[in-house]
Amino acid sequence: MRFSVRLMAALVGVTAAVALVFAYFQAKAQTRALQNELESRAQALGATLQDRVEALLDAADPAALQSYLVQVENRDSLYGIIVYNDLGTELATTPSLSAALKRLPLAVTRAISENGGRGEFIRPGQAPLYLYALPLHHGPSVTGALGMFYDASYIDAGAARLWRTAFWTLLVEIFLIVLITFLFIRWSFAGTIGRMTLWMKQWRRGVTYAAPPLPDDDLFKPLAEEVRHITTMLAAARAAAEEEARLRQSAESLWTPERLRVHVQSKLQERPLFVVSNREPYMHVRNGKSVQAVVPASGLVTALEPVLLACDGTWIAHGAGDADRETVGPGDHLRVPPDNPHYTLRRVWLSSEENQGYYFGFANEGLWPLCHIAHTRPIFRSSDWEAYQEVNRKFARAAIAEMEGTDGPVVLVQDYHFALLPCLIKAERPDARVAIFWHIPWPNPQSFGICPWQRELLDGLLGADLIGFHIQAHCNYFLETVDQALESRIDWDRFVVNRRGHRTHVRRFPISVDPAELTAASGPVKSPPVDRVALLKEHGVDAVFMGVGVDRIDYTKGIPERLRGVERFLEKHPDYQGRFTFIQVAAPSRSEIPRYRDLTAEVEAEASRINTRFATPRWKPIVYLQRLHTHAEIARYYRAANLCMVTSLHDGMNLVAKEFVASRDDERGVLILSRFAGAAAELRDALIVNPYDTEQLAEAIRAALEMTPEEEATRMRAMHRVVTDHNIYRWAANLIAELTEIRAEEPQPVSAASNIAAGN
Ligand code: ADQ
Repeated sequence: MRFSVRLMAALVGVTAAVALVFAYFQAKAQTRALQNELESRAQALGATLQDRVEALLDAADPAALQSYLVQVENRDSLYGIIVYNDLGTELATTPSLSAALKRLPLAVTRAISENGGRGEFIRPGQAPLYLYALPLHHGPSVTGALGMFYDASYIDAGAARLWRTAFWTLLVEIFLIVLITFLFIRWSFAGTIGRMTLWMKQWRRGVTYAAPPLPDDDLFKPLAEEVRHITTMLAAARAAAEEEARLRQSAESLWTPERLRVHVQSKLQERPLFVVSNREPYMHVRNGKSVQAVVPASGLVTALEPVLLACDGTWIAHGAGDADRETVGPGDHLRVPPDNPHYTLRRVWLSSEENQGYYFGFANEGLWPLCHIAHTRPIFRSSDWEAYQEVNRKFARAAIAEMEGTDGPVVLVQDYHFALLPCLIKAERPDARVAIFWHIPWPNPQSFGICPWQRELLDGLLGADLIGFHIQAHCNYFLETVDQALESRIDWDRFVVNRRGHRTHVRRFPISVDPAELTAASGPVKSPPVDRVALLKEHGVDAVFMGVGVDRIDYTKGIPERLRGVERFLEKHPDYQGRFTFIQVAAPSRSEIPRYRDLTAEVEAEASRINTRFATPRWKPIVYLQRLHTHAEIARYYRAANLCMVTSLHDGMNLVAKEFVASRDDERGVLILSRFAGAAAELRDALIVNPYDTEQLAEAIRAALEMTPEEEATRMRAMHRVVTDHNIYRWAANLIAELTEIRAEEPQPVSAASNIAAGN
């Protein structure tokens, strides 16, 4: 039977049963009430008749008795009256009853024998009658009975009326139930299920990948969520399969998450993988009363998540979200991704003092300016160094605890927050393969040498089997620094440091982006163009040319230098005033540190000074957007721009340069790129500039705006190819391959670690 018919039958059955039971009890109650009322009426009348009838009997006047009965019968709308003697023989009867009764009613017999009023319903003919009998006396003895008969048919008629009403009401109810159920099923279920079925059919035929529009109400929400997940997973699987097929066909060597997954599995075999980073891949934050899992905007998560997904690894990171503590299980563990758990996140808790000293202090006020030659003095406080060591030890303890019971673990440590970690881990687990990737530049030995704890930092790093930098120059500087600061043997041919019997390989792994994330379409289909003039209008500007810059507000990014370059360009080429606008997208960063607060104020002041100098009512030279943007929002600016400016004073790589290139699958747009950014080593078709040279910046802007479309396309095509081929997945694949292929040496504890581990 169809679902809707079953549902209607159930609803109708229940409603009918309830209505019938209700009508039954209502009819019963009504009959009982009418009977009681009739009985009371009869008793009252009997009391008034009793004396008079007794008197007429005593007077032995049958004619008078007969006429009295007829008179009473008419007056009190009785059906009839009979007077009986004590043997039940009728002494006087009103005419309406004379032929009706065939035998003596029980109530009369009982009234005589029990000497009291008795009532009874009888049915001598068609109509039901109510008889009330009273004993008649002569002196103390009972001489007979008076029977008063009432027509009781109106009681049955009332009950019948009630049943008829109940029946018609029930019919109306059934009609309404059937109608409402039918309409409800049609509107609420059939439409949704129909759409889903159609979508599945289309999906099966490969017509559409978009999830069907399902209502977001309570009933369908869980189903809608699951369908969305399945869609995403199926779409990803299908895209991966299509991509693989495409690659096989074109014999290209593009790296995809799927290819990385297979690669990682084959490289690691059964060895467990651990990633350690300061930033966690999933952060739980409070949003009103609910808790949300947030993925921090970070290329690191994009690159490393497929690696962890491939081998069910463990990611150890600082739990920094305000709802992080309440979302972990025993051992501070959490399975992630939240909607499709495949690996373990282990959160490490830091006190605010630890975080202040280790993160804001030593890492960001010490190491960050030390490694970036950007003319901001590093600040080295012993208290920060203490905190840095303590936090590194804390993470080492956490990592070692996680590795317990495992064989030959592989560890990927991320960035300058954990310089001491490789050595600390190796001291406890000589069988572990440890790599650290240094995301920021490594400066020349003289610059690094000003750090009071340079030897400890180098020893910490040299605990690793592999150290990765973005570009060869950073590898070279690192080896030179080791050479000058420590006793060691350096193999310059193979880029290996031998220190205290342990070998550390130093390699270049240029990090990159996931191009698919930055283009609206993946595969061979081009992203749709973005309307530049309309985008500028959204910001209240009438212009035809547009430049873009996207940065964390950091003094290494050269933002004031860039704005001064724009100012000089407009000064030198006034015909672009009113026609060219530069959009600076800026994310607030490390605002606990005074230098960053000063820089934020400086950038705002420069933007507003330049705007005040040139702006007209409908145009201004700089649109300054200071907030965190989503990838999709940023990609829109990238795709609309004539040029993108990356003017870092010093930068490990700079992902913005690669993001801009990756987003321009239309082969348009010019990249103006600082020669001091690591990306300049790969993106040679950018207009390479010295960000300190304002004249050169201004000229680069002019050259970009006046470049022929052919040259623009040739340059962008070449750079796009570099970024597509050397994407983030290739970066992760190379790192894992290099680490797992390093020839294993006899495991022996790294001796410098004992000093660090002991906190000396
Ligand atoms: P950063 O200096 O933080 O990292 P960078 O390479 O400049 O990184 O990339 C910044 C990222 O932040 C980009 O993905 C960009 O899209 C994003 N971003 C910038 N402004 C934003 C905004 N307003 N809203 C949202 N997102 C914004 C360090 C090194 C780099 C190195 C990376 C990776 O300093 O040299 O390239 O690590 O290794």
